[in-house]
Amino acid sequence: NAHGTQTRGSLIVIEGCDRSGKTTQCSLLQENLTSSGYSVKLMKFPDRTTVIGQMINDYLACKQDVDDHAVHLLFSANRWERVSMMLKLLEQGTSLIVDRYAYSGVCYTAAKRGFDMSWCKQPDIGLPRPDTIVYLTLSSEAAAKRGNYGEERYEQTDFQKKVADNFAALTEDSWKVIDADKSIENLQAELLDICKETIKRSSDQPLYKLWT
Ligand code: NYM
Repeated sequence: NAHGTQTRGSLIVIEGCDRSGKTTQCSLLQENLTSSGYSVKLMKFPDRTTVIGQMINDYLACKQDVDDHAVHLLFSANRWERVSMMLKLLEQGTSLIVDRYAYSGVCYTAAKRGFDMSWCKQPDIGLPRPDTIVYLTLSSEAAAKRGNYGEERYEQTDFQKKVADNFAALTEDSWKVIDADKSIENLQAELLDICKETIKRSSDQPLYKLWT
């Protein structure tokens, strides 16, 4: 910045239902921001590379059954085990583009019978609060045109509808809600603008804690 002091990176989270194009868009954001000279790292949750991530992967692949409460806590623990790394990078001035975060955690578990949003939020309270949350929406018709869901747990139309309803209920005014039913290029251009604006705006702002 103008005073030559180190400014922090931004925490930018991209959320949405399965098949909304999050992963494609996040990799493009990393490429485009990096080639424009920004220091950016891509992260995704669940992070399947850790021991907890492996347990989550086996659950999602239906290789392992886990109690719904327990798996909710595993998803949360998988975020907490990355917090020290995230804070370090942000402090060093690297911005993080994060593919799914605690909002997915809440919306997917709360789509199960017997779970409410308030219980689901508890284990993620206190995580670093994103500077920007982008929520990619996709109507079920538009999602259907993208072809079949994958083989993993949760990838069924009825369940995804409940998840989308939960996202709609969780959305706060500050979220950027964007219709993902457009070309990869046009969506990317919109997201790039949001990221650049966020990095500019938040570099001298404090980093808050989630849901506090
Ligand atoms: N998911 C993801 C959850 O149920 N809870 C969470 O906290 C997170 C981060 O995992 N169907 C679900 C959503 C997806 C699945 O994510 C795997 P991805 O982005 O397809 O790897």
